[in-house]
Amino acid sequence: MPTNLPPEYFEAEKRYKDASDPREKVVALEALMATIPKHKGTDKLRADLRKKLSKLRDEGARRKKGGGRSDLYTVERQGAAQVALVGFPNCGKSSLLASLTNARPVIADFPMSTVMPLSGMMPFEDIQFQLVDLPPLGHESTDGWVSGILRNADMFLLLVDLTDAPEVQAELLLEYLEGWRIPLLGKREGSTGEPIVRPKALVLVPTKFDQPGVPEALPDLRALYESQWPLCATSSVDGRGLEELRSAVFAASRIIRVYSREPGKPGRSDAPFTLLKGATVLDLAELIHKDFVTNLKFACIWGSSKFDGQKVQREYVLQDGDVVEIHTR
Ligand SMILES: Nc1nc2c(ncn2[C@@H]2O[C@H](COP(=O)(O)OP(=O)(O)O)[C@@H](O)[C@H]2O)c(=O)[nH]1
Ligand SMILES: [Mg+2]
Repeated sequence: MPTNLPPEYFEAEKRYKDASDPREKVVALEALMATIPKHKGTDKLRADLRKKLSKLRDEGARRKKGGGRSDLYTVERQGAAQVALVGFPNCGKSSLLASLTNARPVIADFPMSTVMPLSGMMPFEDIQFQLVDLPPLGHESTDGWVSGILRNADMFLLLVDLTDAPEVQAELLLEYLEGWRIPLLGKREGSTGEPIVRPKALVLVPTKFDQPGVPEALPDLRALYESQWPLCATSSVDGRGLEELRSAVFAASRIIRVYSREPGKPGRSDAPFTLLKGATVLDLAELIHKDFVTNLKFACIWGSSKFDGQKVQREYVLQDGDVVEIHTR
């Protein structure tokens, strides 16, 4: 072991040893390698770690071929919606992931500190959103799979660093998304033709709100974008805006929570089913059990109905917080 390794090495080594799933291991190992100074004394260590990294990557690729769940460059959807963090280097994506979830990404002020997608679950009341931290846009080596993940995600947080011409960052990020033909909900200009993928909801997130002088940049951003997208300024350092952001994500997601209730039994399910606004009793029935679709007779609703337990038909449009009792034949 070379003697002159910096303290960051030992911190990163601990993370690497603690990492459990293959993706986290790769992330942690890349971060570990970045802490090692390049000189003769570290040649062997660097070579050993490179070998380990390529072995880990091969393992990831093999799993993918076998149809396994663990392809290193895709992220399996979990929770109510998958929310991708989109931004340029050092804008604070990994810090935000760490502030809102239990995930422990690498946070560093070198530009490509995030090299793999890493996700964490953000609780909001009784549901969870999956946040996906990504490398910055605009890198040839990663844009291919990053844009693939964006195409698959349900919504985006568009992060712009308030200390560094945020409106220019926002424009450039939007240009990338447009270039990849990823449609956005709420975009002003009319879209051309049918979108191939479902348009993405978006929250604009100006970061580093704690920094001196930055609140001055906000009114301009608001003037430019707030008519199209919700905007929520945050700081991962002092926590400002984080609770508002959780609510903003929920509001922008257009998700409603619906609880089930068994006929003849008191109370309702603890965990809600999540559906998109506009969903009907039939959509809920389909989600609960495929047999319900053919067997569905009617439902009784507590919440949005005119009175508790009102009988409704399958076309009834559900609202957030409804409790639904499904009756089958
Ligand atoms: N003052 C301040 N610094 C931040 C904030 N968020 C991130 N940073 C710093 O900005 C740098 C880049 O952060 P990181 O989360 O790794 O950015 P990423 O490249 O977008 O993932 C790090 O030095 C962070 O400590 C914030 O809210 N306030
Ligand atoms: Mg990062």
